[in-house]
Amino acid sequence: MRELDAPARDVLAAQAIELPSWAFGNAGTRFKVFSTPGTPRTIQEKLSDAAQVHRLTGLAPTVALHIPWDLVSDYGELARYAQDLGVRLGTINSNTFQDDDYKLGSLTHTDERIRRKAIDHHLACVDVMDATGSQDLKIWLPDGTNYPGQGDIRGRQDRLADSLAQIYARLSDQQRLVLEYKIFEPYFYTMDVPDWGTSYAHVTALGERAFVCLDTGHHAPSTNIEFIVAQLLRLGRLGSFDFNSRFYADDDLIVGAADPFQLFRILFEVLRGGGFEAGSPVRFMLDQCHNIEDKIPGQIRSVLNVQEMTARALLVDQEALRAAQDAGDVLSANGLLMDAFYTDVRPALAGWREERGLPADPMAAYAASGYQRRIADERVGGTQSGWGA
Ligand code: AOS
Ligand code: ZN
Ligand code: ZN
Repeated sequence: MRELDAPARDVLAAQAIELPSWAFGNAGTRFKVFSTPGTPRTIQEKLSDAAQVHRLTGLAPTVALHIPWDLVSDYGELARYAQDLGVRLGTINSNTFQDDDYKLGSLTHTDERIRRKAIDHHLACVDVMDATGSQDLKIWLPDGTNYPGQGDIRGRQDRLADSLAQIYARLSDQQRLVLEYKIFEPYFYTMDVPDWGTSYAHVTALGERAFVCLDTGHHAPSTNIEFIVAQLLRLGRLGSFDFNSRFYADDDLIVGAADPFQLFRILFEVLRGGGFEAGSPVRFMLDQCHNIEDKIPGQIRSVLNVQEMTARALLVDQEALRAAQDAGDVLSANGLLMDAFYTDVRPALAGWREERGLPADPMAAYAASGYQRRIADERVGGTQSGWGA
């Protein structure tokens, strides 16, 4: 078995996976939102829970906020609060999907009053970024149509381009816009940003600080996601990942749970495309909901899954792979990839963690910490994440 060499260890040491604040709230399906004892009642409590994940894994130094689910009056103060807990505030996520005004569109709406309102919401999100020091504004646009003929597909694209340009113009030189695509839902005939190509077309029109966000749950079944990763890296426009797993649709389950091999293939393309190099534009985030499992261990398991598949990707003998590819040696090339994928890196990573003063087994350390019991006793009346609220 190949060892994790010095360059591989550098990649692991620098790995950072952003946690979504909404993963700590109760979530569910359209049928039922189950509540979990200890669910946070405030963003401060969500940050405290996220800090547990980082404390035990060293992998999750930042937390993404969602506006308006995480509204506070002073974001500078919230940033300091996070810092005291050992984490930082990360990506700011906008929301144009829970307001009656946006039933027929937000940034694409034909009614100028409503489109203006949606643009202004994003400008307010940039105000938050100024206060928190966040780098990324992430736009997941729920806009779309349900019936052929319902909307002017091209007109909607034109209005979207104009809205995005107004938002982009408000960003500082240090800030970025990432545009997430999704094949369907909440609308089922067209989505206004349904695929990476549409997102790419918009972000390239905006400028150098606009990128595509790839949510792993937002594709048709059997889409080759690593191909999209390779292409976007090649084009210099892969800005961020929303990691999660899907069995059927946008399931938002624990990343690496449904298809660890796919996660490995994606991370291998990230590695090959320079996505782990210093200065790369690629950021890694989770976008998950924990409907039935405890949220903090759910997040711990998630970041460990990403770390594990990164370690396996780092084990691929790239030199030998290139030689096999160039020689047209199909089976050796495939075998080299599979050898790395099938390598159990868990003992090596446990040792690696211990060297850094982290628990060898973060899941067990969390269970033994008593934190879950404490929050279950202390927090009464935990709120939903915003999903299903
Ligand atoms: C929705 O399907 C998207 O995955 C969003 O990225 C995300 O869940 C949302 O931005 C949270 O507000
Ligand atoms: Zn997402
Ligand atoms: Zn999603």
